[in-house]
Amino acid sequence: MKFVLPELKFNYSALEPYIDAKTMEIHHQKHHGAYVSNLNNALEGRKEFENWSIEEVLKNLEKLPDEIRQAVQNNGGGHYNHTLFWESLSPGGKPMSQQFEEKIISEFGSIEDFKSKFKEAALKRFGSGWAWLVSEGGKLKIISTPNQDSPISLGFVELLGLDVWEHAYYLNYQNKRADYIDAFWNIVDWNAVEARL
Ligand code: MN3
Repeated sequence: MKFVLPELKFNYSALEPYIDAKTMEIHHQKHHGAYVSNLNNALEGRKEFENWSIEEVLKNLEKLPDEIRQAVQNNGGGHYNHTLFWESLSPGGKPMSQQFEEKIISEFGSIEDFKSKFKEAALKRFGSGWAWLVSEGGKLKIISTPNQDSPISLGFVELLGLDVWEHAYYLNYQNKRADYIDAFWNIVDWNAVEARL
C-alpha cells in the first residue's frame, strides 16, 4: 500500500481572497505531502496492513503495533483530514440544499447559531487541531479534535472540517484566527458536505 497526495480540483489561487495561493501551495504540497510520506514510511514493510484503506487504518488504530501507532494516528489522520478538507472547498462555495438547511436549523436553532457554535469550537481549540461538523447516528454535532486526530477514529462520520493549525492561515491572517474562520464560509462546498451524510 502506498498512499498518494490527491490532486486538488482547483488551482492554488482559486480560493482567493479567502485563502491565498501561497498558503494553499505550501499547505497542500508540503504539509499534506509530508503526512502522506510519513504515513507510508511508518507502514513500510508492514504487509498485514498493505491492503487497508485509510478509513480502515483510522478506525482500527488499536490494532496497529505500539511502535507505529502514534505516527500512523498523526500522519494517517493528517492525510485523511486534509483530503476531506480540500474536497469540502470550492471557489465561491456551493450553497446548502433546502433540506440540509432545514436539518441544520432544526438541530442548531438557526444557520447563524450553527456558524457561531462552529466558530467557538474552532476558536477554543488551543494550539493545533480541527473543528468539525460530524454526524453520530444521523444526528449533527460540532466537535473539535487536537493535532491530526480524526473523528472517524472516534466513531463519527465527518461532514465538514476546518483546519485551525497556524499553517492553514498564518501567512494571510497572522494571529487573527477568527477572521480566517469567518472567511471559510465563503468557500464551503455544501454539496460535498451533504453527500457525506
Ligand atoms: Mn493543515
